[in-house]
Amino acid sequence: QVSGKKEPEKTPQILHVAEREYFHDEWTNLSPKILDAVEKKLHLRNDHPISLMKEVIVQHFYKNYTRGGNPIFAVFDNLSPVVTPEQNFDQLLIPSDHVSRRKSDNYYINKSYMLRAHTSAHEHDLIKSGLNAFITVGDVYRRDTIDSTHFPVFHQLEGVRLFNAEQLFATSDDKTSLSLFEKGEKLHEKQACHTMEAAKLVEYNLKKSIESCMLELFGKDVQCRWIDAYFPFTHPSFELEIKYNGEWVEMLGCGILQQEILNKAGAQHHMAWAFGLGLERLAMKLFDIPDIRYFWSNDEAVLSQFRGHSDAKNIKFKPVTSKQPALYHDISFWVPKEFCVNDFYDLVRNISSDIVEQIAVMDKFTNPKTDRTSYCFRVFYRHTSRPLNKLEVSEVHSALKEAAVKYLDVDGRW
Ligand code: FA5
Ligand code: MG
Repeated sequence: QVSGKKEPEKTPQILHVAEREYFHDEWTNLSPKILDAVEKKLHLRNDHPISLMKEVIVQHFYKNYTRGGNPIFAVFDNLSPVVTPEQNFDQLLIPSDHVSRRKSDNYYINKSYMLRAHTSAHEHDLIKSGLNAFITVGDVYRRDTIDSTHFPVFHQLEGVRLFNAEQLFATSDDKTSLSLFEKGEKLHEKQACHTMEAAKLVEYNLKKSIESCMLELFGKDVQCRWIDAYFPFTHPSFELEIKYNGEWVEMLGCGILQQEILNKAGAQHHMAWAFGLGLERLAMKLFDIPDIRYFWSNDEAVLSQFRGHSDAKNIKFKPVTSKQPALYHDISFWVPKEFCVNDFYDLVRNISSDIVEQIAVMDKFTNPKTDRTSYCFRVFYRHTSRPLNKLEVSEVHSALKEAAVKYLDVDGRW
């Protein structure tokens, strides 16, 4: 040995997520903010608007769907948010080259594990375990745009209900000639293997189940509408929108589960409906919460408003300060080839500690000669419960510019 110096041993970086350890690899893209959020479990916290929202919906299903006096829906609200890409995508028939798998849209722990992007990730396993009706509630993670109704961590409540022929046709006169399955063709209204009668009954049951839940939550004056939708794991598929502050806001996605999913989970004699709803969106509507960031507030003046209520009926949220005007600053830069906007949004979340209310893309331009692309973003700053001063905002904005150059390798135009 010449120098006595040893090469530093390369130890693989270890990540702690939801009480387990994982190796870091080239897929890892968890940010510190997201790792914090995994610990929060808002849906399990007493007196939080998310857990209140969950409770109201779960109670609705307990009360209205019983067999021999027992609730038929089993509830799972403590499944780990760490799932495999097989659970999140493959088991739901999401093709292996589908855009929704991209690293730029999801939080990967490493190549083999990710934070679930929806509660549908548990459908296959729960159906396989033999359940005929269940509700899953949990935190889900997506790299998404920034505005008052989108957050990279939010909560979904998923409902799934299976029917065999006897259950589905229970109220029909002519039970013997009716069946769930046929070798038919795929139509707008049904899958190839389903009969039209069966598909229509399942669709009707699905929509009625959701509508009656919404009626109980919001009363009869709520404005709802059904929109045709597409999900790789259901057909037909629908979305429910609800009027909120004068605008139609998407609350949930649903549909008739692809038969292949049931067959692979050992439930080939059943059909099923499934829905997945956003608890934040519903809670915003129910409690008059104007911004999705309030759910993450540690401010006593916010939290105390949801404490000590026996039900969710009479809670109307009062924003803590009268709404201050947003302050905004623009930021423009040339981006490297591999840039994706979600990288920038994640950076903003990490630098700004949630004083950013919204980011708007003002301009995207590719110079035809140099083939370089530049973006201009407008960043709107507003705290959910205190006024911001100009100096504080410009300091954060400067830090953001610096970080963009340092971490995203952009070429600042300032
Ligand atoms: C899904 O996640 C499907 N898994 C839903 C589903 C389940 C369809 C079962 C069919 C059968 P989607 O991506 O549309 O669908 O999200 C469902 C709901 O989550 C939305 O309607 C919305 O209420 C909420 N949501 C989606 N993205 C965000 C976000 N970034 N922040 C807050 N809520 C969101
Ligand atoms: Mg949607």
